[in-house]
Formats: sequence, C-alpha cells, structure tokens
Amino acid sequence: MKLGIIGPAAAGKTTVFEALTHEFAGPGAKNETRLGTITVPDTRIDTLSEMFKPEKTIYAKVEYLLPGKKEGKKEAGADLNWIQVIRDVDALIVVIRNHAHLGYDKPEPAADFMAIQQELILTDLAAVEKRIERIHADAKRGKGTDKEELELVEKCREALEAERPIRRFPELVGSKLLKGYAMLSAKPVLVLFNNADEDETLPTESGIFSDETCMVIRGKLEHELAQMSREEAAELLEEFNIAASATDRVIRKSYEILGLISFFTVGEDEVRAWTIEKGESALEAAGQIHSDIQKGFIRAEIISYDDLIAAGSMAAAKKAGTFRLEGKTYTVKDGDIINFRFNV
Ligand SMILES: Nc1nc2c(ncn2[C@@H]2O[C@H](COP(=O)(O)OP(=O)(O)O)[C@@H](O)[C@H]2O)c(=O)[nH]1
Ligand SMILES: [Mg+2]
Repeated sequence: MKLGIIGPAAAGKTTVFEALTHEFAGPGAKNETRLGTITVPDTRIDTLSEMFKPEKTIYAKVEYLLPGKKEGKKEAGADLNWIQVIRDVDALIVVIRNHAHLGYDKPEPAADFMAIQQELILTDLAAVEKRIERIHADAKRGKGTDKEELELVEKCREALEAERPIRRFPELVGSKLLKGYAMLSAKPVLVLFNNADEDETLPTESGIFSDETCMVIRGKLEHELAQMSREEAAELLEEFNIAASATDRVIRKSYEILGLISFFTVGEDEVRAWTIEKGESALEAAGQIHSDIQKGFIRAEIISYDDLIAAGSMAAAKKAGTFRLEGKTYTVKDGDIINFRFNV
C-alpha cells in the first residue's frame, strides 16, 4: 500500500511525512522526492507472535511518498512535478494547514482543499478530453470505436466538468476499462488537518468536507514526539491528550479509505500479516501468498483471531470446534487466521 502526501506549500507535508515515517532529513535537506516505508503496528500480531514464538514475525507494510519540488520553484502548489510523482499511489493524503503560520494568511482549509482538488480534476479532465478526441479521430479513420469506453469517458468528462472528483462515482472507479487511466481524482483521499499543538478540533467552517474522510494531526507536536524516547514522550502524550500516535491513526484511516483488511498466517516458522481488500475470497487471499497456493487450492482452515484468543491455543480451539473448513468462495474477514491446504 502506497500513499502520496500532497497539499499546498507550507501546509506541513514534510513535517507530517517525517512524523509518520520517523525519517528526519534535518535542516538544509534537498527537496527531493522521498519514500518512507513503515511497518503497520498490529497488537494482534504481537499477541500471535508471543503465542507461536516463530522464527520470524512479519508485519504489513505501508509506504509514504512525498513528492519533491522542482528546482527553482518555491510553491509546491504551483508545481506540476507532484502530479507525475503520485500517479501510481493507491491513495492520497491531502495535508491542509489549519494553524496560524508566520508570513502566511490565516488558515483557509476549505479554499486550500478546493485548490488541490481542482488540480486533480483539471489534470484528469485534460487526459479524458484527449482520449475522447482520439476515439473520435480513430472512428473517422474507419477504426472501430469501443462504445462502452466512449460512454464511460464521457461520463467522466461530465463529472469533471461539474468539478466533481471521479472518486464520488463508484461505477467509474470500479470500471476495468478506466483502470489504465489511473485518474488522480479517482484515488481515495484522506484529508489531514494540520492543527496547532493545543487544537484537537476539525474545522467546521464549511460543509465541503462532509464527503471526505478527515482527521486532525498536530504535525509539529507529532514531529517532536516522533523524535523522543518512549519515556520522554509519556509526559507530552498525557499533557496533549494523545491516546494513539499519528502513525497508528493515519494507518487505521488509510486502511479504511482503501477498504483494506488483514488476515494472518501462523506457525513456528512465521507469524505474518497479509493485506487484502474487503470482500476478497479465500482463493484471492491464497493468491496474495503464492500463485501455487492459489492454483492448487483445496481448502482453507480458518479461525478468527478472537476465537483463538478465547480458546487459548490452537489445540483447544480445534477441540472446541471453532476451526472451520472453507472453500474458494469464502469471503475473508478481518482478523481471520488462515491455513491453506493446497496441492502442488
Ligand atoms: N505551528 C505549527 N507549525 C507547523 C506545523 N506543521 C508544520 N509547521 C511549520 O510550518 C512550516 C512548513 O512546514 P513543512 O512541513 O515544511 O511544509 P510543506 O511545505 O508542506 O512541506 C515549517 O516551518 C514547520 O515547522 C504545525 O502543526 N504547527
Ligand atoms: Mg516540504
């Protein structure tokens, strides 16, 4: 899972990136594109690891991409570079300044968000218009037209012209024909309001955020916390009422906007978390692990994490009959512990 961090200049993108990834470039760092990988904290994996004492414990991973600035350009917002850099991310984190900042106007979260949204929409609109022209030109030259594709891109154009992001239209987001377009406004969005240290509230000034998944981050504070030891941080966590770190909270929301869930595999050699989309089948989950397991799929032995914990051990769970045998079409649930039986 890869998330791109975008937003207006001085919104706190670098601050947030560093708070999330714990990768500190320090002052004087170049404005290069940065990629940070972090392991997804999951207490269920901690517990399973204690239970099975495996040789290896493998957590899921998340990548954060912070587009650099082009040389000579001061304003990230006026820079097309980030548009190219974020093409292949799974979701966007839009950082919006919601605190007073020396040398800048008072925060205007709604206007700032709309400006970024507008850039995404205009980029997609240009691509869609080009494609429509192309389809018409091909038709004139006697090449067959894919009516279905034309209809879909025209729907996209209509939405984009009305300044609506494609992500609002599930039938367009889900369309296989449009996958190759990798439209920016089709990507799930998490809006991160970068608040002052003592401010925990979401901006309420306008209804424009009612369609968005939003959360508050106190970027500067989280950046400081990220550089402290657990003991040093403890006092600040209490003083500023921080129950879960920004990293934990952003990851949770990222899973939410992407519709992702975790399943686990356990054993003496390895305890491991896997990430799939909600609604995926046991067969698809098997394919995540290895194509051989998918090809030779026989059955999945499944127990939910909660049932295993309630039983106390695998042996006890088997005795209690909480282990289930499921076929290819079973829909995997968050927290399922799966043992795939397969033929090679
Ligand atoms: N007061 C305050 N300042 C912040 C916060 N987050 C970032 N800043 C400051 O705002 C400036 C711009 O932050 P930066 O992360 O470089 O913004 P970027 O241009 O979006 O990457 C820096 O001087 C930060 O120290 C915050 O939550 N509160
Ligand atoms: Mg920056």
